[in-house]
Amino acid sequence: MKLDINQIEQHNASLSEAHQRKFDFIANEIKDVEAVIEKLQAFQIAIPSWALGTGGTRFGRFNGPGEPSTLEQKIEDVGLLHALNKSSGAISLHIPWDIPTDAQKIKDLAASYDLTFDAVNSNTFQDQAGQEFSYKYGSLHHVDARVRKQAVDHNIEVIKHGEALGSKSLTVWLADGSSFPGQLNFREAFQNTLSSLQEIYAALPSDWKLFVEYKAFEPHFYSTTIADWGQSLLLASKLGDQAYTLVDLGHHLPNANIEQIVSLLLMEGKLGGFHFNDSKYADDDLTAGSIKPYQLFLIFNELIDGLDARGLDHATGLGWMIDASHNLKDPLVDLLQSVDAIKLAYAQALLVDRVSLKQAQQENNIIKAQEILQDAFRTDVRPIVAEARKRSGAAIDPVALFTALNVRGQLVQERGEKSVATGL
Ligand code: LRH
Ligand code: MN
Ligand code: MN
Repeated sequence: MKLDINQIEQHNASLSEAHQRKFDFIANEIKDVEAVIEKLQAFQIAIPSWALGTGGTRFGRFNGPGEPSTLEQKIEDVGLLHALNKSSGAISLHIPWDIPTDAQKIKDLAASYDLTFDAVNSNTFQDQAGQEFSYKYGSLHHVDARVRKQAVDHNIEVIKHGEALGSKSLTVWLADGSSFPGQLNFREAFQNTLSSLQEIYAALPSDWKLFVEYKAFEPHFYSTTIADWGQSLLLASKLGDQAYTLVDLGHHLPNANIEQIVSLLLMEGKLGGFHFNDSKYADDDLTAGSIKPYQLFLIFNELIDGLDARGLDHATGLGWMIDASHNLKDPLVDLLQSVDAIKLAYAQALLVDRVSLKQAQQENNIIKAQEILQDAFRTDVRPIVAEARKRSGAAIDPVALFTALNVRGQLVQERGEKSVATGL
């Protein structure tokens, strides 16, 4: 299904008066509200193809109705999101979960929804049917050179798929690690990973980026070969200028200061991409901003500071993506909520008075510095984000419109109650 522009206009007209009242109230309080709105309109967050169905946990999966069972249907879903919020203009594919067999057709279909292709993701953490060697004991770090070669070849194939679609980056996340002391020689595992990544890097087109994603633990529980930003940065630095660290918010040990991590990576020019989600405990993959909204704001505060310091455009300077898993809520609604939460945090961080903050820091005026940050965080920017949506031709309240139009009900009619998405 495709949304009709009239449906959005009608929805916006019905909310127009109340929205205008709230917007005028806050717009008067903000110095350059037009600049904030423009930045919000430009900011796009890619949607991963694996987040459109039910993720499940290792204890079970309770499928939702009308899940997209083909890549075409996943593109249709992202098209719906983008029509509702005009902020989800790209899709990120995980291969082989989603293989674009006819790339041109898939590209054209995406273009018909005004979508482009974000990073492509390789998968060497599961065995696929017909595969010669198993990844049970790892992939790029494996003790056996034949397994490493198989994993390298897969990554090169993923790059080729990405090239056909117009992607400009490859994200590599490895499950490689060990669950028992003594299982691995850490140095050899790291060296093997580096030389495998070097082979992949050599196959990277010159206008592409390679994102090295790290994760503290899971599926292994004693060591992970690329466990933290230090290990990722080391690899990215050794690989070269086209290699960067990718930060997934759920991939840290509890209470890690992620805002400090992103600030230093950006300073070094080595922060490449971002996976948004939220968590209480570990890689919980919950809706962005649902657990720690202040942390999300503080991260954006550092991102803006760092991007501005390097003269980088906020919208295009880094690869922005959601990486979440949906077990209870409708994935499409959850994704609308995530995109909204990300934009709210971004808008709040744009309000930070950076000149005064710098001055407060110079004077060691902790109270003033805290007041400046919290003043921005406690500003209700919802009408500003809604105004940006409205001006872009999106819905003032995407979740309300999704519900009012019974989008999921219509998808169930088209796809059936029992259609199941591939992915996590
Ligand atoms: C690993 C991860 C990585 C994968 C995705 C499915 O936990 O964050 O980005 O590609 O989940
Ligand atoms: Mn991730
Ligand atoms: Mn993850």
